Parts: sequence; C-alpha cells; structure tokens
Amino acid sequence: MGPEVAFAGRSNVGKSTLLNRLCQRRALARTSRTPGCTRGVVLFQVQLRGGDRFCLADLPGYGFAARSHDERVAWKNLLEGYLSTRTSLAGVVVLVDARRGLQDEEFQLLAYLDHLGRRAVLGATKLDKVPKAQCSKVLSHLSRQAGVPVLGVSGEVGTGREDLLRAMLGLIALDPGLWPGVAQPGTASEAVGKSHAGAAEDR
Ligand SMILES: Nc1nc2c(ncn2[C@@H]2O[C@H](COP(=O)(O)OP(=O)(O)OP(=O)(O)O)[C@@H](O)[C@H]2O)c(=O)[nH]1
Ligand SMILES: [Mg+2]
Repeated sequence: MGPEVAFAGRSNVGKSTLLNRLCQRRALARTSRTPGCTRGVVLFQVQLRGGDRFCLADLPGYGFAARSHDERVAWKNLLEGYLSTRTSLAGVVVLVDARRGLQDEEFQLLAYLDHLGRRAVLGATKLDKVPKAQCSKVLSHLSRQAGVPVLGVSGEVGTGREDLLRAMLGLIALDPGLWPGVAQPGTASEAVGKSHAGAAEDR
C-alpha cells in the first residue's frame, strides 16, 4: 500500500472536500453539510506518474456534539489506535477552519502527534470564506497560535493546493512533480486492520 498521509480535524472542517480537490476528483471521498459524514478511516490509494504509490487516509472528524458518549469513546479509540500504531503513517495534515482558529481539540491533537513523534502539517481550510484583505493576518495569527507554519487552503476553490501537495509529499519524501497520479478507493480492512474494519466506512 505504500506510505500514508492522514487528514485529521474537526467534523465539517472540510477534510473530505480537500482530499477530493487534491486528487482532482469530485466525489472520491464523501462530503456533507452535516457534521459526522466520515465515520471511519477511509483509505485512498494514489499512484504517482513514476509508479510510486502512497495512501491518503480520510479520518472521521472530532468535536461532533450530536454523537453519543459511546460513539465519542469509540471515535477516540479508533483515532488514537490508528495514530499511535499505524506503521505506514508518514505524517498527518491537521486541518482547522481559518475563521475559527485553534481550539483545545486542535492543541491536544498537535501535542498528541508531537508526543507520538508523528510529523504534522497544519492547513487552514475554507480560506475562501475569509475576506481577501484579512487572509495573511488570519494565517499569521494561526501560525503564532500553533507554533508551526500554516498553509491556507480551500477545498472549494482550490487555493493552496500546490503548496499542500508539496508539504504532503515532503512528509513521505516523494517528488511533488510526479503528482497528480491516479487515485482510487482502498479497502477498509487494509486501512485499519480487522479489529477496526467494522467502523471503517463512509456514511
Ligand atoms: N466555502 C467552503 N466550504 C467548504 C470547504 N471545504 C468544505 N466545505 C464545505 O463544508 C462542508 C463539510 O465538508 P466535508 O469535506 O464533508 O467535511 P469533513 O471535515 O470531511 O467532515 P466530517 O467527515 O464530518 O468529519 C461541506 O458542506 C463542504 O461543501 C471550503 O474550502 N470552502
Ligand atoms: Mg469527511
């Protein structure tokens, strides 16, 4: 399956939309206005022009209040299990809504990834919703908050796609010039192993 880059972030932040934009496919990953659309770890296999393969993992979002306590615990276990044990995971793209900024959950996620020794890139999504004149101010504020560089992106209109691709391929040490390749859905059991296969599906 090759090395993997995962997309993590709050429910509805635009993970699946961005993943479709990166792969230039409209409906590879399922998206929805309703938070909680992606319910498990959903894998997509990408083949670069030179033949190298890697995977993109679309993770379910956190902070979805309408979920029951049991569902939130199951989510936490799934995510922590995935992030801490997935040997092919080369890095994580943490997404935050550019208008919302980093909150407790994002700080916790970044600290957890740091604790695990996982490499992370921070993406500020829905940048198209931020007035143009305010974009650089918003991004530098986010960068100060996070203590790491932030890439402004929009899955809706494609802003920042090239920069994000470069950063992602940097995580797995592949040449960005080989993108785009061919993206296709992987299978749930390949994604998270048999113990999690029941949860690994898109709604
Ligand atoms: N304006 C704007 N809307 C966006 C952008 N990205 C996503 N959206 C919208 O935000 C909603 C949620 O997008 P998803 O991609 O399904 O979000 P997600 O993070 O995968 O959500 P979960 O699977 O629930 O965790 C959809 O209505 C998208 O059309 C963006 O860059 N700009
Ligand atoms: Mg999703």
